[in-house]
Amino acid sequence: MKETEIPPEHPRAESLRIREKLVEHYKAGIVAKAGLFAHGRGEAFDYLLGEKTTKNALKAIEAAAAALLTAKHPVISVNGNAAALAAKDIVKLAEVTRAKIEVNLFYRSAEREIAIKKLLEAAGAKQVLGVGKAASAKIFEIGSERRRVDPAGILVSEVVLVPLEDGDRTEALVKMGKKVVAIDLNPLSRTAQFATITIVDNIVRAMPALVETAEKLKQEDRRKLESILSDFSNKKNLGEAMNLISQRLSELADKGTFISIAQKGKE
Ligand code: PTJ
Repeated sequence: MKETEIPPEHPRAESLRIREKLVEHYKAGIVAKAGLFAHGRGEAFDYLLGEKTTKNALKAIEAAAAALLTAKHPVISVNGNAAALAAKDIVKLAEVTRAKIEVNLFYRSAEREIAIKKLLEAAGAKQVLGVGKAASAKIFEIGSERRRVDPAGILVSEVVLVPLEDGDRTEALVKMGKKVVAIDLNPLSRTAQFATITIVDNIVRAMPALVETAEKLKQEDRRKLESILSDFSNKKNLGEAMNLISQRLSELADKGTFISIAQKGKE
């Protein structure tokens, strides 16, 4: 079934459309096979969060926008899932925050790098770093293929946005003194735990909200942005995200069934 063939009245239509988008981008060589599993893990947490951007996520989004806007060399790191689900917003965010866009893959292959670069260019990106020989620098603290980075991008950046990610790199980047902004539906993941700012939200909702917030905060002076950053505690915010899940579950547990079948004539 194609994304466009999903019946709009299906109660899970939006979620099915996102899945189909990932499957199509998998077939096009953009998403890694493991990217499909990764999305399934994210979906499970999205269910627990109520599939909406919470106030808690908005707080992290504000801090993330402030971090990107105050950085000299902000970079948005792009993998297969992020490109498939948010290419246009990645380009918009790069424009608003003057960030560089760099392809950085766990399951690295020349074909996937090029396919992702083309997708980003079709979405309006003027420059895409980290592809082929351009990823000539190495971060030795990272064990995976993600260690290969662009000397004009992640290597010299002080703030890196890593939308949905596996954990080893975030830890290494933070150890190098960089600020890492993560978008991860799982507040327990290594990335979520190690990041400087963790947005516990679905990338499909978080990225447009981040673009909008960055556009607004861009009008503010630097002192205001710095105070947003110094007032933000990732530990506290992650704790709140976990509490939200726990509170929601206990409210639903009191009800037991919370979805009912609308019977004809009784809707
Ligand atoms: O494209 P590559 O080769 O770089 O590989 C990308 C994947 C995602 C396959 C790779 O980074 C990976 O294996 O990641 P993990 O370890 O599965 O972690 C992905 C994290 O993203 C998990 O914590 C998921 O809960 C989370 N996640 C999945 N889908 C979404 C998400 N978070 C936000 N929005 C989503 N749509």
